Amino acid sequence: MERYYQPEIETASIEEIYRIQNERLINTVNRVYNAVPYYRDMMDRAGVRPEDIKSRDDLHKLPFTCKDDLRDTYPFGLFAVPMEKVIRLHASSGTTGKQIVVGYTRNDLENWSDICARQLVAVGGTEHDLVHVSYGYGLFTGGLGMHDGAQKLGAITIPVSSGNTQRQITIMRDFGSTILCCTPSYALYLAECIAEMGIDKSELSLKAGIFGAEAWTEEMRRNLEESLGLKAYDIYGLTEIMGPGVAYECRAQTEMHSNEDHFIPDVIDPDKGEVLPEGEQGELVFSCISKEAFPILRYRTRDIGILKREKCSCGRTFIKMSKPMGRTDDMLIIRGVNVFPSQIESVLLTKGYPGNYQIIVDRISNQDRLEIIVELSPETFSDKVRNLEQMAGDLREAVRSTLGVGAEIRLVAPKTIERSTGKAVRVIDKRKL
Ligand code: DLL
Repeated sequence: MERYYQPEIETASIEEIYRIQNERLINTVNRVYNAVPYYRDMMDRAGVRPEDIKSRDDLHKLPFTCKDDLRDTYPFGLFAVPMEKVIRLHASSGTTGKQIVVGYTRNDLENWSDICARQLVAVGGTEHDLVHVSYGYGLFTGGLGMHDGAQKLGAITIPVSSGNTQRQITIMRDFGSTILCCTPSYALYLAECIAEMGIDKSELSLKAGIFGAEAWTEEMRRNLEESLGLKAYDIYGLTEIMGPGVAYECRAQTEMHSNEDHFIPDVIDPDKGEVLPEGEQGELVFSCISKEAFPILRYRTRDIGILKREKCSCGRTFIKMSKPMGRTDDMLIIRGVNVFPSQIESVLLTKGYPGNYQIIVDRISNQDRLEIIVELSPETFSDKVRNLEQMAGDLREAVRSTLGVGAEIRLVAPKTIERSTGKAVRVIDKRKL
């Protein structure tokens, strides 16, 4: 039996969703135009007046907002309410440049905790669950976002944060944690340590994992489900838009529902900026339509995905968003071929490797060089050179036939690659250093 946290919204008709979106969008556009000089200038420059936006069909008339706009207005320049209305700040450092700072009013936090509670209920969570939050707490939105959602649901919230892995596992076993929230790479690390501590997954009470904040593959899903004895679900979000919960997966495990009462998602051609029809792959763009403190419009996420409105067996009507296959800025161009790290992950896991890997890209004598460092499991680790050579050759061939590009394969001993308690660093592109 499917349960919903807010059925009147989560299963609303498309007409009702559009009605809510139109009303909220018009309201937001007027508000930012009047309250945020930066948006007013952007709209004036684009020749768009608030009254030109009469419904979601007019959204494309608005200019995009990009990460640089957030950096230019650092720290509070895009806030649309007086600072005394803001009750929480979060920030994301990204890999380059200044921090991105976002703010939330009391209503914003209510809405955010609602969508995180929707996620928990969508994976079968109830007030009887023990929600083990191993996303980092702090300025990162993962920890506090899921924490507030679990409390809103009335579940028992265990605010363990990330790190201190053995202690986490003892807590997980002794308290009987039922829902684990963390990055997929930390889940992989937890699974490894659980095995090393001699704990059998049957001693744990985990039934669901809510894994997000980084790209991960269907192969990784199967791996985590098997090693942790749970159902693994995807959750998507980003600091600029809200944090975790922008889109959430239900028990159908067929991609994520985007919370359309709070955000309007779009997919655009990343080069031309044109909106693409549903079903086509491109860059995800989100507009916030319910936020008070930080209502960003047409934000270019740089994440690559697909949107599709299709009937879901769970009964939810929100548009479906595919697993983001990566970011436009993570896409590697190796000798002219586009490669996403997630494609490499998929090959490795299909071939039975454990999912700890690193990709090194370099340019040597004007030629791109792709090296994949692949960790072996203790079972496959062999000191027989001939075995290792054969495995590396086999993998090289699999990578070439899937990606269409040659790679050097370096097989390394178990535990060689540094483990991640948050987002894993999979790619080192020496061409950019
Ligand atoms: O990662 C928020 C979050 C926390 C989401 C916990 C899910 C769970 P940022 O640190 O701002 O926020 O990073 C946002 O992470 O643009 C994507 O590139 C990536 N990302 C987030 N979720 C997924 C996912 C949080 N499920 C950036 N699949 C986004 C793939 C994801 N990539």
